[in-house]
Amino acid sequence: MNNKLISIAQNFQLEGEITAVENLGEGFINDTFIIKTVDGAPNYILQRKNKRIFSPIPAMMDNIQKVCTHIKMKVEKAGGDPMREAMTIIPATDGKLYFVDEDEEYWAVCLFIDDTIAYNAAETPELATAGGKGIGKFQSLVADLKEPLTNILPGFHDIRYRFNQWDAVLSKDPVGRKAEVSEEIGWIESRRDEMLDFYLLLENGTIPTRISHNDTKINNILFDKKGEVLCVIDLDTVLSSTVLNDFGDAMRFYTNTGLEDDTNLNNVSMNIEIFKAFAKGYLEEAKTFLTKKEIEYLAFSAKYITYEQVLRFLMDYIDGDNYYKTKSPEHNLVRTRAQYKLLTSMEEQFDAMNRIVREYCQ
Ligand code: GN1
Ligand code: MG
Repeated sequence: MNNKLISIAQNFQLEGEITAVENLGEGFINDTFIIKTVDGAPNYILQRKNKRIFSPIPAMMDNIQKVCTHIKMKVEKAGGDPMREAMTIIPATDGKLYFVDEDEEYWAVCLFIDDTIAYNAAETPELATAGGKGIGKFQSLVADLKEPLTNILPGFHDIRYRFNQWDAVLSKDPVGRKAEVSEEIGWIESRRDEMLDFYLLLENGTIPTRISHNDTKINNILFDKKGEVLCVIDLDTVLSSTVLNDFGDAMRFYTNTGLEDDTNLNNVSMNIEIFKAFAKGYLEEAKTFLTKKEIEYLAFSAKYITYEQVLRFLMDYIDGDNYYKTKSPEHNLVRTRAQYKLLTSMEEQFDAMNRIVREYCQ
């Protein structure tokens, strides 16, 4: 594999000779590697992009390039360092933003930013506040990007689309798993109307569409050594949607006292202190551009995205594990139960979440 990876990497405009290509990270969708080069030359991130999910990949890379170019321009204007505060896409030797190998797999490379820290959990409220600021700042940096982005992920964070997929998978029950998860199916069905009521506000424009990141886990942010946000990465899912998706997905991830796939449900709950800390940082940046309606639904967005994730994991389980990478046959079910526990914890603390948002918006 390694020789194959090296020869793939050689199709990009890299500086310095490659010394190794090694595995990096545990994404559920793409495969990620680090390209190491000789001393004095930069290292790079190599990714096999998942063409079953992002389609078409060339349009996705164009989206990413538009966003990176825009952010670099703004960072430069503000006197920052565009090579560290924005991602840099490295083109292939033919000038394209991707390379297609003989198996028709798509690869892309970006610069590895040195001297940064990526966290797998929001260990402290200070870190959550920094992360919140980072996401709010990212949204404000791209708010004036005029060039349209291609929707390469139709239906992402669109609950009406998810219910259509859900209904189809349930009626097919392709691997006969439906009967054993009737309780879990009930969790989804009992909240269907509440989620659709919210989604209607997006469809009828009551809540506006803006450019948002859509995958705001803490490990998609690079921090500098002082704990400040340097750069938001993993731009595959940058789309025109609601910024509430970013807030909600971050809360789903940051506030969880357990793991996304915790087998011990006693570990899982929503940490309201982390909610408060993230909201503080986020609203410092975002309250100037958010509308009243967006603010009104911020706390709800945490429930919305967590609910959607319960649905997506359970649907993939019933479908026979076709979407997410899994480590065991039960993995998607374990994830479903752990995310549901988080959802119920958010439901219990919903009033307090709303109070916190209101407090920071005064
Ligand atoms: C996927 O691969 P990763 O970890 O960046 C998924 C997100 C989910 C997440 C669950 C395109 O992201 O939506 O929230 O797994 N990305 C896509 O942790 O489906
Ligand atoms: Mg991702």
